[in-house]
Amino acid sequence: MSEYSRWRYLLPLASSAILAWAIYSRQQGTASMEGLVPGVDPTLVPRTIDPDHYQEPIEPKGHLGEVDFPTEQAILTTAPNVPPRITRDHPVVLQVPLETTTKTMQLTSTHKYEMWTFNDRVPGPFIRARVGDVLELSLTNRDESGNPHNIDCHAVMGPGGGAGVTTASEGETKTARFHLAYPGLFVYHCAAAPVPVHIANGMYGLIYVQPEEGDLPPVDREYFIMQSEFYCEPPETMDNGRPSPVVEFSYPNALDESPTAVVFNGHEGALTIENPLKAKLDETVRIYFGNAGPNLTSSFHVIGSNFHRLYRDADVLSPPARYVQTTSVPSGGATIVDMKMTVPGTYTILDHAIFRLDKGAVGYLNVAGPPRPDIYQSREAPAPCVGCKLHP
Ligand SMILES: [Cu+2]
Repeated sequence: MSEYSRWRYLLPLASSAILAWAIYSRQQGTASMEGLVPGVDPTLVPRTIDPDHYQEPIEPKGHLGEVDFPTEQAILTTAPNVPPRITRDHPVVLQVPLETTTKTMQLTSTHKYEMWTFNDRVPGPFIRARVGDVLELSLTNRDESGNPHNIDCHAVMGPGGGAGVTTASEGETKTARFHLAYPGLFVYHCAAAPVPVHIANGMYGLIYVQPEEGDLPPVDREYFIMQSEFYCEPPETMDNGRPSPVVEFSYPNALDESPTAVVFNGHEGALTIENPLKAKLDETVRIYFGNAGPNLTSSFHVIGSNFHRLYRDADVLSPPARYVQTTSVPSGGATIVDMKMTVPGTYTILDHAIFRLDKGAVGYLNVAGPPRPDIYQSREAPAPCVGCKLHP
């Protein structure tokens, strides 16, 4: 065998052996890292899940009109508040009454907009249910403009996510029941024609369906944020020659995916001026985050933190991803993130498609507590950023 032929066979064998050794060492290293990494909170170790338990969806228990479950009125909360964890160990018929209205509300610091709402708010209420529950949605249409409305709930299996059987004309109430077989955080929205317009005008919310058992680990605080875009025409000129304080929906801008405002919880300032999120040092904060779109994908990020646990795409059965900086949340999608706050101060919540900051996509999480010079230290006083939305 010539010198060349020998190397021709030996080289691939040698490199395969080195690769195998590298993979083996890495696996050993990762396994032995647990508990040794300084600053890693042991409560953040991924929970264990019985892999067989959730392989199949929870089977329904019979005709939904005849189930003998107890009836319960859902606790509905407005943004950024989340209903308390469900502690019962049995299914119920969970009644969720929703009303559709139109209401002219502040959209930006300078302009108002006629929102189409669920329960007078944008986003609509946060619903918390449990796998196995029968979700009894009743939709009353109090929109005096004559538009029909309905509910397409992404947690509902069946045509239209329920839209087909919940369409209510003005003054009407429609009630329907749905078996909740799958856990996760889901978007609900109106899907009456033209669907994009109903979503663009504010008709959306979130429902969290807890697993039947083995819900996410308890945390100190839970909040919800829903991102969405608004598409407006320039303000019309009023009789007195001044621009109108109310702006109207622009179909061409929506078609071009060129939003006037990109906001958290329905309007500019909802999470800065009005309701900045609050936490104390060393608390773990969970954010249920949904994106109503109607067009843009969010690059959800919190400046100065990372997602210690990321339930990507709101999948609550798989082990969470760890220490992730930014996560994509598509239109019509959701995610759940846990953050452990180890240094006091203001954390900025944003869509890291960063020019959207100037369209309103910003919120604050204020963390109170004594300084942590062991983590974050400088002789410099924090520099004030005059007019900077990142550092108030
Ligand atoms: Cu609608």
